[in-house]
Amino acid sequence: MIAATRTAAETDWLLLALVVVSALVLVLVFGLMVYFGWRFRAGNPMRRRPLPTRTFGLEVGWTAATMLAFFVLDVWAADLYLRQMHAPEGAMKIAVTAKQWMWKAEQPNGVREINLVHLPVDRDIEIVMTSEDVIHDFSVPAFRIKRDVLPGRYTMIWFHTTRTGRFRLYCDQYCGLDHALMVGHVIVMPAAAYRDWLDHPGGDAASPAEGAAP
Ligand SMILES: [Cu+2]
Repeated sequence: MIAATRTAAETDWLLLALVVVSALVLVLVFGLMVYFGWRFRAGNPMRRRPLPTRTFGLEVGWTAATMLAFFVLDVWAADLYLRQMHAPEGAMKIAVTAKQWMWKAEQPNGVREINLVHLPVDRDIEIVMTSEDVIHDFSVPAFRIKRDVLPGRYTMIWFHTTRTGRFRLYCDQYCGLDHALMVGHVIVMPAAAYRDWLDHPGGDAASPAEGAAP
């Protein structure tokens, strides 16, 4: 899947690390189970006694090693999550208002769109969100971001765009009859094209046809 922000790239690395560490533990545990099952099978002449009694070091070592591995991943994940809550200085602010069943976005210069969000590439973007009615959720899978949008309060999420393109925007919180139609697009453009678009947003912005497009 396309990764269009730095958050997305890091989230993918985190997921890969989780899968790899989990797979290693899985292979080790099940590998040893199968190996010992075969080695100590009935009828195989093995020296089975005396049973070892001092296994403390082995047990502590094995437990601590796996705990440490997962703890490192845990700290990494928590850090990644928390960093998304604090936008860097100078991030470009986009105001997003959710309502049943559409996304309304406002650019820093006041240009408004419906079910579309135009953004420049290679910039820190802060999305400040609120809802006019029920709880919605602003989700752009290509950015690996997802944040609840609540009535009566503001929530935010930020990211750094790294690639141009047209990415799907979803409402990820069931919010009523037409929840499934509460979709849109985030359009990431080269900086110059974005500035041009800001000056002449009429073209593809906020037209009903665009809003209706899947
Ligand atoms: Cu919604």
